[in-house]
Amino acid sequence: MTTQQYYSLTPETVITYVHQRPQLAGIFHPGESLEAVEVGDGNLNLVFKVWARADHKRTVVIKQALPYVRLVGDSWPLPTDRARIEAAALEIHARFVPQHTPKVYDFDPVMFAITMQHLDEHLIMRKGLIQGIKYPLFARHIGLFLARTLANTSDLVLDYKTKKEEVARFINPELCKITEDLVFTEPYRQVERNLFHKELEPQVLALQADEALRAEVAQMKEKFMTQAQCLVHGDLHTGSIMVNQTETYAIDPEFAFYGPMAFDIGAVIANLLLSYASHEVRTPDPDKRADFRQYLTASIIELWQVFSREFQPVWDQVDPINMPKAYQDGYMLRLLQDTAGMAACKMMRRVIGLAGVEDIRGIQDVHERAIAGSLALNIARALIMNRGQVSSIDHIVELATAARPTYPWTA
Ligand code: SR1
Ligand code: MG
Repeated sequence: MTTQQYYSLTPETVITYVHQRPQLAGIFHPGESLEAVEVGDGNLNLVFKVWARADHKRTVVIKQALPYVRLVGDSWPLPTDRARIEAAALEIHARFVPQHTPKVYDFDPVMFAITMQHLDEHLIMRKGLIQGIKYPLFARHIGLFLARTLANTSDLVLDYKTKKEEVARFINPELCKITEDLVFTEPYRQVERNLFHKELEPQVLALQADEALRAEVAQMKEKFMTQAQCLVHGDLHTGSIMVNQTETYAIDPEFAFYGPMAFDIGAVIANLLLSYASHEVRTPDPDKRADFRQYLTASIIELWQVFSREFQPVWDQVDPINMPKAYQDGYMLRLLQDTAGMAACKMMRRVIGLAGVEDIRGIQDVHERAIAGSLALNIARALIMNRGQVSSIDHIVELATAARPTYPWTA
């Protein structure tokens, strides 16, 4: 029997729901005793863990799209179709990088629910980074994930017709609008929804008054809105990455659409740099801080190196008449420079805008929080204002590591 009408699941109804899905009959026996708990801590959806009481081993995660933004409530409606987008993106990711994609057991287009692999031996990367845990294989894994998913969905690989059909299939206007507003618009003007702490106000006001910076942000926004380069994950922050010492998974691609590669690469780098900024105060011991920061910056360099290396097979098979070496080099340089710009925008929104990150907003002491936020904004400023001169990934890291907090404000 399939469900005929949408309703929001609860820990009680999700158990009945699981038994109603024939697609899950291979995991759970008919009528067997199950347990469930709601574990969603994201901004948008319900997320349940469901497991068999008999052995606690057979377990799944069910993610259901709510018809509104969970963070705000039903005053902010949001299409549940994002679950279809997420299921379709996960299918593509599984084609190119199955080792970094959770298995999908079932997509229910009526309940807008995806039942997938429970990554029970993995941690949300952001939580690990807050604790100062290093993930030595993460950069290699995510560099590969980015190269395979971005290159293989671009015009460099897809034929002209498939590409346009895929652009249409992944039209995701409402989720893109969230990004256009929260990443590229609201942090740069006085908007009630912004949530920065009052200690940072002078720095935020100075940033918002900087027309040259706003012009750079406008360029990034234009690229986000117009560059249908490839299928991007669309929200690849460290809360969308699950890791342990040997494995890395990218989850939650509900913001997926055909957009600029730099948006995804920039998102990962931004979140590593937000962690870098947070450890200004989260790790008071200077040696430990330097050691962890060295891990973060080495990860940024390695992920770009792996990305470029894994991208090379695509360049090896393009038509060298129309895409000669000089074009290929220019493409990768533009991508690197745009990555710096996108990373900057993703950092500024997490300090100024509605949806922050625990790395910084979770710092208890207001002055320490302001120091970390100030550093994050100054790293972002350095990246976006200098992105046109960026010539290597080391250069991006140099710009970031040269930045300092300017709180307490002395201007
Ligand atoms: C209102 S949604 C806020 C943020 O949550 C998601 O994870 C995206 O990053 C979005 O911008
Ligand atoms: Mg998410």
